[in-house]
Amino acid sequence: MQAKLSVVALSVAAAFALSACGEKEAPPAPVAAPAAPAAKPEVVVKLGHVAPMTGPQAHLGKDNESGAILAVEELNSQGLEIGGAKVKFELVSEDDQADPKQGTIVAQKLVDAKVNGIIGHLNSGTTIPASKLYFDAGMPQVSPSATNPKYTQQGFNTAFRVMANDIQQGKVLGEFAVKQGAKTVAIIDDRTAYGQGLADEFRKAAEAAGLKVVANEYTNDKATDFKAILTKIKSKKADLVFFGGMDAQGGPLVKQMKDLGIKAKFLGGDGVCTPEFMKLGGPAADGQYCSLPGMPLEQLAKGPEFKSKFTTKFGYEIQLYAPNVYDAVMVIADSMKRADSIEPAKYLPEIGKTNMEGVSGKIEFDEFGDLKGGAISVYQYQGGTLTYVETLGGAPAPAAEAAAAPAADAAAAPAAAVEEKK
Ligand code: ABU
Repeated sequence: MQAKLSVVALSVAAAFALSACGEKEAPPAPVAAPAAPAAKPEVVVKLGHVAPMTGPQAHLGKDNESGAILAVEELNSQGLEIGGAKVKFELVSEDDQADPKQGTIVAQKLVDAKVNGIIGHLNSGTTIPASKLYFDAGMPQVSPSATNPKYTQQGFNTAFRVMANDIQQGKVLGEFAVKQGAKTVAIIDDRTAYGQGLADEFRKAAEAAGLKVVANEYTNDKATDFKAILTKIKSKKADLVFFGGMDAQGGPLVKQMKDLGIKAKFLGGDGVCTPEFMKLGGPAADGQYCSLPGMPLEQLAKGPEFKSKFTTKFGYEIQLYAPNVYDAVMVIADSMKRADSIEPAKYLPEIGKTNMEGVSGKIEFDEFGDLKGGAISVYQYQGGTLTYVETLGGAPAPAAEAAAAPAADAAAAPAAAVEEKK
């Protein structure tokens, strides 16, 4: 700019000098003002976010959405430029009600809206059928929390998850039950892709470790009265009741176990490892166990800062998957940055190359889109808090076994879902 101004000044001075010498001279051409730098174009990156925002799991959907909001706000404060344009991230939130059919309806809506990527869904039962629509549309999908192995075993190059799967979690829970001294177990599941899938994996691992399964009972993901199945289970005198399902059922279930005088311990997976379970279970929750994929936030480099930011902004504690949702958004943003493009087809190949320190831990994907490593931590409910017990597992998902695993529920398994990787 300095150089440009000097040239202008010299031209004007020269024009005066010539005119002073009496020479007839055309008036100087008007000098154009120095051009202002062209404003950078702005683009909006729309991220579809899907979770149950109504119904028994609405508290978890809201928790997920809050994690995504935090990530988007943080990205927007960074003034990112991608592909030569300033980018603004926007969330497009949809409610799938944890219902597989509704999951595909909102998935199609997001595909039609041409969002740039998908964060979700929360449940395996909605994530799996929706993943076919995203795959057909070439739309990258990162689920923060769908843990049924089938999701990443369909050959869809668009499907990723930032959490260990239920083969890993079921195995750890089965081995943990035996370590706790249980000899007999009654298994209940909610017949969802997650609940049934986790119960099946738990059963395999428990039996392999010498535990005797004395009852297999089923409920659904809307039920709140479990007295009939618990009465049957009581007569079996199991040492342990394992539940594959979510906190809205697990809390009342453990409470009704106590009401019926069932002395067995309770054990469940990530779906019940929540403050809501303790609230609904009351004193009956105390002393029971659950597991969560990953390490406790307190033990992770970025965990405590995230926890504090979250509670400061929203005024309530993290419920369950908010850190994983935050990481899922960052995985997509990071891939866009590396591709220097917000176009799904251009940044999708970068997702598989992710090597990121997330708030929920290290994020790298295997060839299926599953998280590498996949540690599982066990917790005990004590006096209204979740107390860390130990971390187990950590091996990559056994791919061959996972690929052969059947879909856990019919609704979650579209017949044409198995396709080759693109
Ligand atoms: N990971 C447990 C809850 C979500 C699911 O359905 O997989």
